[in-house]
Amino acid sequence: MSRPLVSIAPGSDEIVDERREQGLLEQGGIAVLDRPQHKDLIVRYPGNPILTAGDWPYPVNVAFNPAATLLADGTTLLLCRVEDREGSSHLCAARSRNGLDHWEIDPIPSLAPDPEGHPEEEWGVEDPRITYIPEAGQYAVAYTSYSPVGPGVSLAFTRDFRHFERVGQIMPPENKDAALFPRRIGGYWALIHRPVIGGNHAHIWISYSPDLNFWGRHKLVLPSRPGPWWDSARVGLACPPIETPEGWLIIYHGVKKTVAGAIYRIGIALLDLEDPQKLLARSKGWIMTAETSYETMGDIHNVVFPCGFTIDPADGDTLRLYYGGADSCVAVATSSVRLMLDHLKSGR
Ligand code: BMA
Repeated sequence: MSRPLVSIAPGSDEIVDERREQGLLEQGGIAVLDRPQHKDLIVRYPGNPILTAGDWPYPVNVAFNPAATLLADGTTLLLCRVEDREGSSHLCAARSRNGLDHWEIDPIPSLAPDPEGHPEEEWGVEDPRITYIPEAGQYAVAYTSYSPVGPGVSLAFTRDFRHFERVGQIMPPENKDAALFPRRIGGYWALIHRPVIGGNHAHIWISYSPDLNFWGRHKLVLPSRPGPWWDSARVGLACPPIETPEGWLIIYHGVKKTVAGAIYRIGIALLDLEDPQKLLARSKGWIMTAETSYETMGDIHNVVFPCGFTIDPADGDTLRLYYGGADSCVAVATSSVRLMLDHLKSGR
């Protein structure tokens, strides 16, 4: 069997063994990397949206912008941003065996704001990104902690998405769209995040830490492109960095401001494996924009906003992108790591 292109989930090898025992691999259950099965870079699941407010076991306004991960037993876990009917957000886990339907949603918020212990969460917690950290045997969840002084970046750890241990706010306002890299780089933990400078400039940065508490060596990684570009107003990390043999694959969102409002689209980039502040490649055009009614119409029109992905452990290539549509629902699309890397090489 060819070696998976990327391996991220805990227990990936066990899942592959299980599928091999079931004969699934021999039945074409793997995509061979030099024979890509994906004609288009982004293929939306026809059953979208996969989760909406109506699915929630308690009254909410909307569920959207989910972080995602594959648990060790192959279950897909989404940690959704859920906006309550007062207007502030919490995080709630939904689990599914196949990552598409039959979701089991936690009956109460999985990570609710804790304004007393953490005043930086007074106005809610939003937009999580999950990174499995093999060294810790735990999942790191980076999320936006929102308070009257603005949105900042907070970090928590969990093993089961039921109990969370907060590190606290690691980047002060105004900052969001953060995720931890899964391993130390040059001995330091690394974090991608998006500070806002002077109220108007919002670029993607990287910072390093010896202990996950104290952060420094801040470097600009990926700036917004001024002028007519689709990512001229703001850029921000969409999903946690994906380690590939060619570099860290970055899926990011870009915002263009128009007289009719902002348009949130998706692009990709590649960072150097051992020196991720080096930008190796960046897509010129967007690879995903709001097209379907659940993306063009909702609480905020024309928004596609991924916060997470899973990669099929059997091929290490087939990528499911979980995203919020129009700040109102959860949707999923399929892509391929190999095709994304090829797209970056094409210069488009
Ligand atoms: C960003 C975040 C996201 C949201 C997006 C579009 O600033 O608040 O949660 O999806 O705006 O409204």
